[in-house]
Amino acid sequence: QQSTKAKVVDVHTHMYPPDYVKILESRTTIPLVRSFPGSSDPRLILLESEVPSLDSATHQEDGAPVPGRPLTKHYASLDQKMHFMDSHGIDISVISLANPWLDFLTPSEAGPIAASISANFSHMCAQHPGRLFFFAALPLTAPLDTILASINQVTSLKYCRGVILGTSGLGKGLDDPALLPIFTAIAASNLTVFLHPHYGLPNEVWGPRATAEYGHVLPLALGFPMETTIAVARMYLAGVFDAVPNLQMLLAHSGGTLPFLAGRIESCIRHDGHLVREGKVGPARRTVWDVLRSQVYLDAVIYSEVGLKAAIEASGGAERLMFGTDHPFFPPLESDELGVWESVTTNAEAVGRAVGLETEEGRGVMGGNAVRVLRLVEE
Ligand code: 5CU
Repeated sequence: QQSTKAKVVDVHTHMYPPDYVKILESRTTIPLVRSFPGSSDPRLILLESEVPSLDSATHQEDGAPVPGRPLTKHYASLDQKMHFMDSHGIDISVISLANPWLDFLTPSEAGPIAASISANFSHMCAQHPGRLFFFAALPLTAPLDTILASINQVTSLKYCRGVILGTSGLGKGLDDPALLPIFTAIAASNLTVFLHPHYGLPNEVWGPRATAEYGHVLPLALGFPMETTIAVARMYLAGVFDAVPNLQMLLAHSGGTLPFLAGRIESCIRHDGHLVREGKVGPARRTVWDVLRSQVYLDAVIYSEVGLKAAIEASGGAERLMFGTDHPFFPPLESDELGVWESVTTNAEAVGRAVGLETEEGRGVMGGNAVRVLRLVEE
């Protein structure tokens, strides 16, 4: 008998399958995995902002901190994912490859590796039917035909419900006209785009003290959300949402700063002489708000009721918000990683404070919206 209990769904939860870890281990430039003396787990080094500390550690400079973060078993082990779900009351996870996906592969290797990573994810989902679905990674460095064939292929996979995309697109960002056939194919296949940041902002923005003194705080807390905000603003200004009106996007980290800045973006558009002269600000224009309320979903990975309320307001209601954890990132540093993660409870508590966990809205954010939008039932 099917349980009628409201489902809790995690739409923002990553993995690096073992095959992907092997690729990272073979690399000498970021992204890479490397072991360092004195560090029990191998280190995962992903971000441009980690390159200075990688260089210092490589040259064995005195007092150089170990770069990156520990690559614990949480990243690659399916058993750990299931344990994490069970220990946090998560019924269903929509897993995705973590950043930077396949962005660094050569054009010829990208297609076959994308297919094998999707096969890994399909296999993991099939081991826990009804509990796991996935967003596939596309071979964006491959020729267009290969990318379109990959979209076609993942559409046929039983547990695939969308694609995870970074902000670089084919190398020129998401306002690149060359991406339109790709967005069109994704939308026609009824796949949701999960947009996730990776590249942040240039290192100089963080200043000379950042590497030694501020850890990963600035690139992760500010660089990631600004990157998402800029990517979606560029898509909006380029008319992508009008060109592909059935494109549906789920934005990581509650849309970066879009909920807070949408009004300012709108005002800048209405006051821009260039856009007005070009006839781009006429009465038929769909505003940023219109797009947010019809083509955009936001995850609820924002860690405070203040941000969450802004996301709900900007989306026109809680039915466009979906709970997520960002597992395996942000593990507890001072308690057992096999126990409850504060980064998860903070997000659930924010939902409780913003709309209540036992309300229709709260149940929707915690899982009902994801089940509805992403069709999270076995077909
Ligand atoms: O801690 C990090 O670097 C990250 C990351 O790389 N990706 C992500 O989704 N969250 C945190």
